[in-house]
Amino acid sequence: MSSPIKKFVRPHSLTHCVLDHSLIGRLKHVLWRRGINAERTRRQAGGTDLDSTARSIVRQLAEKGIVIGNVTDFLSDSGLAAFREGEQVIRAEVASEKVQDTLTNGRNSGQNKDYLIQIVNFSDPIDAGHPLLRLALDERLLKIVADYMGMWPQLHAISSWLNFPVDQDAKASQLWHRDPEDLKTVKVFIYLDDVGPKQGPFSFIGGSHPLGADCERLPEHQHPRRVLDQEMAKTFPEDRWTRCTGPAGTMIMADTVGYHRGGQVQEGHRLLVTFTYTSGAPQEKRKLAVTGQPNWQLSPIQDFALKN
Ligand SMILES: O=C(O)CCC(=O)C(=O)O
Ligand SMILES: [Fe+2]
Repeated sequence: MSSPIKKFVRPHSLTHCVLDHSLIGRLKHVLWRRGINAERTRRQAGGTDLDSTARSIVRQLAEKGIVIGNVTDFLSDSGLAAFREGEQVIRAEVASEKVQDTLTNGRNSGQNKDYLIQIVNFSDPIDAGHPLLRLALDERLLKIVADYMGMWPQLHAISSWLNFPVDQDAKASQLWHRDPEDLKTVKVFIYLDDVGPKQGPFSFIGGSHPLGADCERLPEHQHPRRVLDQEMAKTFPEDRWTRCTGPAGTMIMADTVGYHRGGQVQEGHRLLVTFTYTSGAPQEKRKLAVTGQPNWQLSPIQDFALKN
């Protein structure tokens, strides 16, 4: 959708937060929800039947912009089953000659982010029967995202990566940034193996997300879109950096319009699954393309997550 409203609400840069506490920021929020995403907002208006754990996740997300837990905190039983199935598919792919050869070469020269291998590539169409699609459409997960966003979300991308050590300075998503996909953007990361401080944990500045307490505090930076650690530390000291380490099965949900970075592995590797959820009118072109039809009856919120 390329309407004048959408142009008006668009983000200025990867380091600025559009939904702030100013009058303009609040006006943009209203237009984004009730203007260009009116139907999705109306669907969510009655609220959803969330249990107390899910409600607590939404509260933390609204307050800090990030929640870290275990897959069992976020997913329904069928989501967990899809996760286990998806993990098998990913591990088989990691074991393939193609992936192992790239690892042996030490750098993935085929792409800008040469420090990772896309195990499930977000730009490839995904089959409707793929367990990761079932996982990304888990109803409990969708309801949590919907409650935070104030509207029924759209599933924007599905991906799985393997990050590995590369002998070079941090770059791209390894440096602090805000994501450009939409005015609020919820990303999920599930670690398939243990991630410690040396495996490039996803890191986040709590409160820097849209309408968060610190969304207006902007660190000075030289690079047009990225902020270096030493630049960030002047505005947000290191004790404000949430480093998401955790065992296999750790699940992170964050509004990545808040400052974040990750994936600079020093030792071993980091294997994860990631999903992106946006409004129905994202600022960036949607990456997800699904081939075929799911072989189960989609519920209304799942249907909205898939449709344009
Ligand atoms: O690899 C990471 O931990 C950060 C990735 C990132 O910036 C993103 O997915 O938007
Ligand atoms: Fe990012």
